[in-house]
Amino acid sequence: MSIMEKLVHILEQFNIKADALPHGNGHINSTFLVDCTPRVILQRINTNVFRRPEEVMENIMAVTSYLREEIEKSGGDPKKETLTFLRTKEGLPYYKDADGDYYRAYYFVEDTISLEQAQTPADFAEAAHGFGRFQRMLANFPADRLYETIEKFHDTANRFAQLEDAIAKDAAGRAASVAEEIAFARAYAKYATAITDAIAEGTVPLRVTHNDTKLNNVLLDAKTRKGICVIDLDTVMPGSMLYDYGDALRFGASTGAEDETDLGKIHFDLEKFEAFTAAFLEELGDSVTPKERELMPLSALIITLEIGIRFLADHLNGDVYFSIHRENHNLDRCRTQFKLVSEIEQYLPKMAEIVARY
Ligand code: ADP
Ligand code: GN1
Ligand code: MG
Repeated sequence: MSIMEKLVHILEQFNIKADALPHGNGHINSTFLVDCTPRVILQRINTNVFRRPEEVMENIMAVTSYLREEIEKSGGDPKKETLTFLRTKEGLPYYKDADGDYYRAYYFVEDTISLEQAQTPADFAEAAHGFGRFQRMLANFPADRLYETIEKFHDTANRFAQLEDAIAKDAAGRAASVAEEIAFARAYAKYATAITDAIAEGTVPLRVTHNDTKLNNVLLDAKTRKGICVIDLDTVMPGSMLYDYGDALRFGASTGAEDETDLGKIHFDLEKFEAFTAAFLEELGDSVTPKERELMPLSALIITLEIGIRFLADHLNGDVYFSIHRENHNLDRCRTQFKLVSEIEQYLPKMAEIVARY
């Protein structure tokens, strides 16, 4: 069966008769836009990354139905402001096919845009409103109902351990060629535990967080450019607001693409940093603790470093986790992150001054 024939069969399980084409730039799942009315997104869940897809879907259904109620209460439109999943003929929110692959279908949110780079500080501030509001709306969600879909996802020290493991195994025979990147990572290992230590000592609270706040995971209204719908909900789990804040900055405050090969184009944009910070703090309001505030600048460094070492580890492992589209793609991604890390380190005092203004 060709992939297209397979997709037609899968769509039939959701009572849809239409064609589907690849869509978007996510690194994890396989995403297709289905040409039916209203339009639908079909996704194959990456089960190499998400080992227990039923648990992922249970989380997502619980979170989206909770959000739907919150959005209705505030007079919003749940069809635009959160994801709505379709059920199969059997009444399930996913379909497991004969090969053991898991598929899910949900409505495409029309009249929105998903950006790969923040064109203006204003767009980036709207992303902050979207992600910040998402966290605020989930503030009273019963966190103990959520499965941990990926263990120790933002435990940076654990990511360092995984990197050391990848270096030791050297599965793809690439360790010698990336000695410089390995040395860079090791020189920054001292930063790894600042957030997790603060969580352990209780000065940074656990909240229900998104944990993957890349700019293309929030949809902006195409006309008003307001941040309206947070998508890619696979990693919604208990976490720190610093994870969402830091991760959004590492991607959106960069002046270049995550995989830019000309590192001269990669800088950390303080104007975008300020725009994001102001909007995010506006959404979270008084709930932000003094320690969270203190760690905000450093969180941008830590999460950028963390994703950088994850790209490096995947390069060493032979590109088994993130989708790649060219040779050394994960290495290129690692290098942009490390360039940002060294700039952020220089900017930490300035960033602290900016945070203090809001
Ligand atoms: P991945 O986990 O691989 O990153 P995503 O769920 O983020 O997959 O989907 C990939 C891309 O598809 C998103 O970045 C976005 O551009 C687009 N997309 C996904 N869902 C929707 C939707 N409901 N409406 C509009 N665009 C969507
Ligand atoms: C992945 O799924 P996507 O492309 O939005 C990854 C994130 C990384 C990001 C780097 C589940 O996000 O953690 O920060 O790539 N998601 C998962 O671009 O590992
Ligand atoms: Mg995504």
